Formats: sequence, structure tokens, C-alpha cells
Amino acid sequence: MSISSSQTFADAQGEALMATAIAGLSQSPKVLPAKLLYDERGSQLFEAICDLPEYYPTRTEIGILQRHAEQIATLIGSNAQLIEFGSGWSIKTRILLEAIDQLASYVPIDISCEPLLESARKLRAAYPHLQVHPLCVDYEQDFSLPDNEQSRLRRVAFFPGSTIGNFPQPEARAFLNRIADLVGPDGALLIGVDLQKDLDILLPAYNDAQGITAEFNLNLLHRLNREAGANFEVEQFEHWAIWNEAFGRIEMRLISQKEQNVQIGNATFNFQPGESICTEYSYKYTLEGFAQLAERFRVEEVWTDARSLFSVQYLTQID
Ligand code: AVJ
Repeated sequence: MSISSSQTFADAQGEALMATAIAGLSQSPKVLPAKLLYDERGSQLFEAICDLPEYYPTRTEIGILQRHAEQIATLIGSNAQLIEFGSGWSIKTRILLEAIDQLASYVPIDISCEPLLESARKLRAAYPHLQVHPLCVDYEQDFSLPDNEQSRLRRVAFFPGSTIGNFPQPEARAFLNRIADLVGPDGALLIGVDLQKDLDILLPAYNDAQGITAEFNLNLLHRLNREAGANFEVEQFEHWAIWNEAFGRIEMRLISQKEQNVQIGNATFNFQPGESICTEYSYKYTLEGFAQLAERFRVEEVWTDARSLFSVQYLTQID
């Protein structure tokens, strides 16, 4: 698809966003990468989702971390460097920091710089012994960790929130393998993994009664209109999340309410009535399924809640 050079864009970022959107909508079925959901408004809406009565993952994971903080702290140990993927405000990490007696080093990684740096400042104030090395990068890209040679700290990766569920399975496996390389042979991984469950619980978590998840999903179209020169009639799309049994995943979709054309820059996309754009996967695992996915790790501990909705797992590397 060619885009005329006479077209003017707000900025290079808008141009990159447009190219990404065009690539996704050119696929069949149409897709948009989930990462695009998390602009400033999207991140606020996601925080609101975490407080919804139907959205069980966040509060369940926090409950598990609180209940088992002592044991988790013992497994991580003091002479360790904790590396967190997508740290945000480090709320879950604080539960661990309270329980670990003087963790040596903490490397929070987040693509969103401002919250990252502000929260790093607050952590330094609250934990004067803790070395805090924030990395403002996209953790899906290559990056290097602060030098660890002299202190020889054991590396433990922390990947909460079941964000691993966003990756299609080959990518999830590759990502876990990258973590294995990153932490090294004596390293470990503490990870939150959402579990397969009754659809009566699962579907409302992604189709909430207040419509916050719908707003979160539709915000992506507003964003493309604002930043990427698109002309979506947002009211002509409806949010719906379905369970894809064959793949074991939730799929968030935006469904076209009529036959319509949408323009992004100079590209035109036709939508049939009922045709959808898939905007996010959220894989749900069985314990066996996840153990197979994490092929370079040995599952040492699995903690769950009373209803087995969610799991927090501690894995060490197999060498
Ligand atoms: C942030 C990817 C873990 O999949 O549950 C919540 C995102 N999307 N509601 C999830 C999400 C819709 C969330 N993750």
C-alpha cells in the first residue's frame, strides 16, 4: 500500500502508528496489536478495569503475593537482583520488598518513562539499601541489564499480571527463553499466570457490566483517529470478548455494526457487517500447559487462590 508523500503527519510517532495499523488491518482476519491499547487514556482505563468486580486477576494475584510473601522472599533471597517486566508503579513489587530482608538490586522495566522514574525515586526513599536501576525500554526489544559482575547477584525475573497471556504461544515460548538467557543458569522467574476456568467467570471479566472494557477497547479507534489519520466512526463498532476454545484464549474484538469503509492515510479498509478486528489475546493456561511452555525452566512452586482462578509460580532454570 503506498502513502503519498504530500500527506502530512503530526509526527514520526503518528506515522509509525499509521504503518502498524495499516499492516494489521491488511491481514485477514483483521488485527491490531494489543500494545496499541495502552496509551495514556488506555492505561487509565486498564487501571479502572483492575478495580472492576468482574475482573478477578489483579486482586487475586495481589492476594496470593500477600499470603505467600514470606515464602517467596525466602526463595528470592537477599543477594539478588529482581528484574521486573512492565513495572508501572511497582505496586506488586512493594509487597515483596516488604517481605525480603534487604534485597540488593531492583531493575524495574517499563515503556512508560514518567511513572517509572517517579516510582524509582519513591522506592529509593523508602528502601535506602536498595539499588534501583530503572530501564525505560520496550522489553520486547533487546536491552542490556546493569553490570552485575562485581556483586555477582543472582538474577530473578518478575513478570506479574499474566501479561505472558498477551503473547501468542510461539512468541510466549520465545519470550520465556529470552528471560532464561537474561537471568543466567542460577537465575529464576517469578511469574503470574492466569488459569483456565468456567466461562461464567471468565467472560464477564472481559465483558463487564459497566462497559469499562468496551471503552478500553474502543479507545484504540479514537487513538487511531487522533494520532494516525484514521476516520473510524467509533459508534459503528462494538466491543465483544469471546473465548476461543481451540487456542485456549480470550480474544477482544471490535465488531463492525454495518458495511463501512474506513480510511487511514491513503489506505481504505472495507468492513462487512459483523466483521471484527481482533485487538488482544489473553491466553489462559492449565498448570501442565504452562509448564510445557516454560521449557527451559523447572516449576519449583505454584501458589493459587482457593478457587484456583490464578497462579503465581516460581521457576528455576534447567541447565
Ligand atoms: C494486562 C494483558 C493481563 O489480558 O487480562 C484486561 C489486559 N484486557 N481486560 C488481560 C486486559 C482486557 C490484561 N493483561
